[in-house]
Amino acid sequence: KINTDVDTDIITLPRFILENQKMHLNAKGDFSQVLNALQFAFKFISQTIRKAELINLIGITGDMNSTGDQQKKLDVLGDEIFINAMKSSGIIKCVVSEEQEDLIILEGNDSKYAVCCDPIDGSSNLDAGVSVGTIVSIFKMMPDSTGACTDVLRHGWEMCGACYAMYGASTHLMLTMGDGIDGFTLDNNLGEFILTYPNLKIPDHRAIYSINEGNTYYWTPEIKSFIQSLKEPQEDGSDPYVARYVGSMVADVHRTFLYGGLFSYPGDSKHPDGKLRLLYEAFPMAMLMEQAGGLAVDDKGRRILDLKPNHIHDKTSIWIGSTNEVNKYLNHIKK
Ligand code: AHM
Ligand code: MG
Repeated sequence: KINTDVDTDIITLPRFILENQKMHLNAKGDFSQVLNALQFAFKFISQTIRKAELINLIGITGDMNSTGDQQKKLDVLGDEIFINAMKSSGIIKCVVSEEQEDLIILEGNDSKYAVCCDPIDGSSNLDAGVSVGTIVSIFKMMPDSTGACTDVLRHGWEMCGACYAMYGASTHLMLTMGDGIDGFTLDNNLGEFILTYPNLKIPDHRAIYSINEGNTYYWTPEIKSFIQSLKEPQEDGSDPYVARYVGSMVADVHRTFLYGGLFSYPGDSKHPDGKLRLLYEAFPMAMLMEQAGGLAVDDKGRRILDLKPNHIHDKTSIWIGSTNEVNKYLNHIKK
């Protein structure tokens, strides 16, 4: 024996998908095709971001392409990569992207799935090398639909799956198909996502809060007094909360999944519905959070997954994280 430390029986994402498909007797492998297209997009975007950072720093290709155009911005590239990957799935008919004003209908594809995404969330952080991510919600198309906004303007609980990829020190993928959540880490040498957090559960409490406090002036008195209460010794005698805010939802929520805590982007007097998008930021994160044992509500305490957008780019306020922490907010607004 040469090296006994190598695990030769790892669970890759394709293996995970196949095993999952076998467990569902009637599965025809359609959803596997969707996941396959998604994981390709995540790998491609991950590589592109890492390459782009190097290009920015040492300019290996210069900043003009052969036609003299300025190099494309990463959010535009991410958007193109994502849409093309969905096109190649053959069964995703509709795509909503944060970068595209209208719903995209993919000609030639079967009318089976609709996917909504923020291709590069947190892109204002890119130039500083801070983690960004891709967030995705997945719906089955409405019966007999050939592709329309009504395929995605639905309640959050109607999603059949959700996931996000986070491009940090490593690339992580968190996935739910409505039966818990599983986390994967990209092995760059193998080019495969490896199952690293099977059936992940969020800790039910943790004294961490994550919010842009620069907006305090514009918050309602309830939100001001709630956040202030977290910064004081707690009723049970425990210490004040710790603050953590990256400014990339994916990174802030990813930390929340692993350590527990509370993330929020509330509404304020300038933006009554907050900043985050319902369809492709709040919905997928809320589904993942509930599947991990946590909660997600809006400023009024309504369950995020019970909301229904009127327009594909609608925004919502959000409070998401460990049950005890979200409940603390809910109890505060009841008072
Ligand atoms: P983006 O989709 O344009 O990148 O904006 C969304 C991002 C989230 O990732 C993050 O939670 C939020 O904006 C941060 O906003 P702010 O800078 O106002 O705190
Ligand atoms: Mg975003």
